[in-house]
Amino acid sequence: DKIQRTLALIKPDAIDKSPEIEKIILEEGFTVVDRRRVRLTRAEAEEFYGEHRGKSFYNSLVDYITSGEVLAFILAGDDAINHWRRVLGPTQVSRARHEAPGSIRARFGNSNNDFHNAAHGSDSVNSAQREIRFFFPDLTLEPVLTGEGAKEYL
Ligand code: YYY
Ligand code: MG
Repeated sequence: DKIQRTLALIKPDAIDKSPEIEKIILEEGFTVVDRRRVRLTRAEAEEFYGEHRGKSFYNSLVDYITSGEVLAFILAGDDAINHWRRVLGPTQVSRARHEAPGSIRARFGNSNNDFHNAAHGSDSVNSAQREIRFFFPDLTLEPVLTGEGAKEYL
């Protein structure tokens, strides 16, 4: 009853697993509104991860996300933001393997780097809106029905 859109990203080192990850996306009942394969420049990656600017891991995060092409999806569905975060599992690959063994980060994350975790998901309505616009600036989206019963652009 609370339809949302979220941005999902398959990160560079998991691109070769994208058919399996897309299968999970569809099995979980998400609608793929749009998709795009893109290699981010360093400046674009710094903007996308702007909320982490100044943190100790910021540069390594930008290195990782610019190390190859990413596959970006707009996913839509009931409670899509939290639903996709649950499917991803915890941020750290080792934690994902302990706490959510079937999750995408557990299955496709890098065993040798806890933060090379295969995929991304927006963490709030505001970040979903920002991240969708970042990857799909030209897309005009129809309003979706929110929990309050009002149609809103998310
Ligand atoms: O939203 P999520 O991806 O689960 O975690 P964030 O806290 O937003 O961090 C974004 C990204 O940064 C995370 O997927 C891995 C990386 N990272 C890191 O390299 N080192 C940390 N200590 C925390 C996060
Ligand atoms: Mg995050």
